[in-house]
Amino acid sequence: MDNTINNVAELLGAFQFEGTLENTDQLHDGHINNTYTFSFREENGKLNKYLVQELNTYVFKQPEALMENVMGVTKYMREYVLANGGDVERECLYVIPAKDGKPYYIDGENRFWRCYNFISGAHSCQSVENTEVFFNAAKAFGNFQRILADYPIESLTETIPNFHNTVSRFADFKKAVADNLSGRAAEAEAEIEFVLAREKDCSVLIDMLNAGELPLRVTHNDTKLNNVMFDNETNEGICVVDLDTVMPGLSLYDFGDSIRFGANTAAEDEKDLSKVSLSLENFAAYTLGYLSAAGESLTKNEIEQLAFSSKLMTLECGMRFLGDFINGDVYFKTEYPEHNLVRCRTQFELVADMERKMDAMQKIVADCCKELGIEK
Ligand code: GN1
Ligand code: MG
Repeated sequence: MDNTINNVAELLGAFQFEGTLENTDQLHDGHINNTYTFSFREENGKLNKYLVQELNTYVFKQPEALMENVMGVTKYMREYVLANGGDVERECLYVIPAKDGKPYYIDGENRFWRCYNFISGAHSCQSVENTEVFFNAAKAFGNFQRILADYPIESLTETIPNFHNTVSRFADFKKAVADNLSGRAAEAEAEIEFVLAREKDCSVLIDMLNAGELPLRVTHNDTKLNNVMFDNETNEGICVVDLDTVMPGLSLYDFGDSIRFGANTAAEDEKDLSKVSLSLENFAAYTLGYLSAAGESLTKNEIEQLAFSSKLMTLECGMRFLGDFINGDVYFKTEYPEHNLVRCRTQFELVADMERKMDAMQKIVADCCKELGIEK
């Protein structure tokens, strides 16, 4: 996907922006979409800032259905915030429509654009600088799940089918290895073995779901730390962003993916594997924050699988990075040829550390439940 913005004038004519354009900027956070900010000034001096995104239609093959999901969920969240006396400008995302009223605009080159309000007076974090940040992120994602608990799940389209279905992810991975489209599988023999040795793990949660032992919920499915906006004054997580993958899923996907990213003592793509480990301190902070917000609504089985889900989601993400390396880097944006291989090694190092620390993680979950008086 071309990541330059060469059609500002066209976009200016396409969306219902207010004011005169002052500047545009690019944000480099995500691995999938291209994201920009557009700032406008009204005659009375008021600044209006918007988040303009080009959706990656290789990844999101049903962009209209995706935007329907987003419209439904953002309206629902807005009503919740209004009913609770919150600030809808800062505590929820809303879609700025195109001039034809649609929640997106398709440009002359068939590129798919959409626009949101920009959350002001807030920041995102690329790493966990202290446990308070991670505790606050956990509360934000826990609240998000709690608020959407009664959202009509059947109205959501599964825009990426089987997104966190680890059985189907494992099958995709084996296919990538067999097809070896990039010819690079030989460079990753040890990593491929690492995944193949953990096939059994991949079916644990899916088997429980199919047996009715875990409930299907409305989930975010991309709970990276940088998908929470933190208030500049209070550091509270005021708004959960990046709603592209809001779909039916397991609460454990959201919990586990947060741990994968935020409880790693190193960056997602750290090359020096000696820096990679699971921070039990961060795991404890997140678990406490998450359970304090969503714990009452979780079932016993969900709580019992929290620690395991952290390992599983890390394995899944590593498997996806490695599969993409072998497929020739067609899915995730990369900055250099081995980037996906480096990313998968980081994930697998973290999986191995979680395997060593699984008992300690289980104990932390039990201790948090005790502290919060959650009895299941
Ligand atoms: C992608 O673009 P970003 O960083 O929000 C990916 C997630 C992965 C993540 C790994 C739609 O999310 O599933 O966990 O990269 N999003 C999609 O960093 O595949
Ligand atoms: Mg995302």
